[in-house]
Amino acid sequence: MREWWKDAVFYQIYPRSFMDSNGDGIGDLAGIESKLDYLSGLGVNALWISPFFKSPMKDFGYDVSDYRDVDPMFGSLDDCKRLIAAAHQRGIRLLFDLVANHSSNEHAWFRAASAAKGAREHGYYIWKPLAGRKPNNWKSLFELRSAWYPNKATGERYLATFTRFQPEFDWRNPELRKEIYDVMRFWYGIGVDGFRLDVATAYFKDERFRSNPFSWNAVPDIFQRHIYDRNRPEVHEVFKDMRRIADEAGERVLIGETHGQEAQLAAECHGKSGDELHMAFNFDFLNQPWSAAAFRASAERWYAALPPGAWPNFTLSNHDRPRAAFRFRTGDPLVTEARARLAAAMLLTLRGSPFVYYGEELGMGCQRIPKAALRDPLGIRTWPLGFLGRDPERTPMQWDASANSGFTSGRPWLPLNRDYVSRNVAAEAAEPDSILSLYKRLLALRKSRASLREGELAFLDGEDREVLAYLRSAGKERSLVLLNFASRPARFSLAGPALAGGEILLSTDAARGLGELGAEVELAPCEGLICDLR
Ligand SMILES: [Ca+2]
Repeated sequence: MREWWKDAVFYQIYPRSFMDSNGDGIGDLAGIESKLDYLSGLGVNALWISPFFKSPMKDFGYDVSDYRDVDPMFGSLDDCKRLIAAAHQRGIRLLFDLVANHSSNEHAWFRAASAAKGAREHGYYIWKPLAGRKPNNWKSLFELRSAWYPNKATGERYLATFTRFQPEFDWRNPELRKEIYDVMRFWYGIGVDGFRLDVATAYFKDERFRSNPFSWNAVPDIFQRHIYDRNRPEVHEVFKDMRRIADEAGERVLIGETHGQEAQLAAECHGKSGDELHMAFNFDFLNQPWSAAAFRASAERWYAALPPGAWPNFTLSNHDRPRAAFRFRTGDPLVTEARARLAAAMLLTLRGSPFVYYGEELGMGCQRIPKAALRDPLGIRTWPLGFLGRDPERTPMQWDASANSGFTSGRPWLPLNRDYVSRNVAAEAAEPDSILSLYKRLLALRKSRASLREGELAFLDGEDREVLAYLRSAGKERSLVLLNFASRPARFSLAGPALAGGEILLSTDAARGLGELGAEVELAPCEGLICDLR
């Protein structure tokens, strides 16, 4: 039987920003539940919800102080159970976000650990003596300073490579491992369908705590090659344990945020015999310029890197990087919109599970947020530099044209994008040519065609290098995808007997009529076509 997650289209929800049910300006679990019909109508069948666990919110939930409870800001454990049941009723699976590289410094484990060397939990974290020099050059990514912080009570330093409020676990400690595995079993017991593993390849640090070598990559690697504080080989044992626990629970999926930008490192997280993570997150599209050749090369790299049997995945945006519609913007808003539509057609027709970031289906972009309204510690620290902070991609979902887009009846935690009055769910749902309507058509087409869901993929070479072309085939069904990345018309010839005409099923360009596909296709600027081939 084919695993459910291979056919799933995932939708990432940043819970602070999706829907607020109680007017405090912050999205919550009941808010998500109230929008499940929207998500079901959109056609997604799995949600990844960023962390909503108990947290002092120093890194907006990526600093957990209780792994088994919901932060009151987002609701209660009962709300969570209700959300799972309501989602499952609609055939929507749920992934939660497991932040297991570090806890909050307010977690009971760290409180005990930092109070006394003799505490059992002391061994859950990483310590070095306070006296003398810092052990190495490792940095806190969001603070841009040394990752070693003093703890006077024990005369030691602890390690925290994100913010100082996120002390890192010592995954070499078997009791810590057991604690986290028990957390996973706890949520499986409640019905969660899997986990997205936050910074999973950072769990292990070099045994000898060697300094990272220099690298020219300033963002996001802060001039270091992270070979000693990330990507250590010991992590594979933990991935095997986690896979075993997921398999025991049955029909669960693990997808790792496998940090490295290198396809090979990420691919290794599937395990040599497919016994580790089900998927390693593929972030490579986030780094591509607007170019057919760049996206093709990126997809080919990923396909080639994956071990046999491993299933690919693609994403255009997430909560840590400026949105795709913003990255691919041009001076002409019509071209920007056409690009967002074309990118959607690519994301939803490549071979692999797509991850759609909330609001992407509306063509949401990013705007500059005034200093006083910034919330992300990284954004505050790097102000006024461009879009290094992560608030612009975390603004509230745009539901309708009413005050605050219908996201909240109170004051939203981040200002809304100014375009929400025209770019919102209500307006776009009523408009057959909107990008939201396009997403729905793409998702429905993907659902109805085995070739798009599970088929093989072969890239095709046309005469125009700005046209990305590929054939998806499953049995007798063949889908041809033609994507013109240029802002001018382009041609593609269906040369050879294998491509003897067919039918146009979908165009990203509203002006195109569907119907018969000729032997020579003329594509409009930034047009994407999906065709059934005879
Ligand atoms: Ca709320």
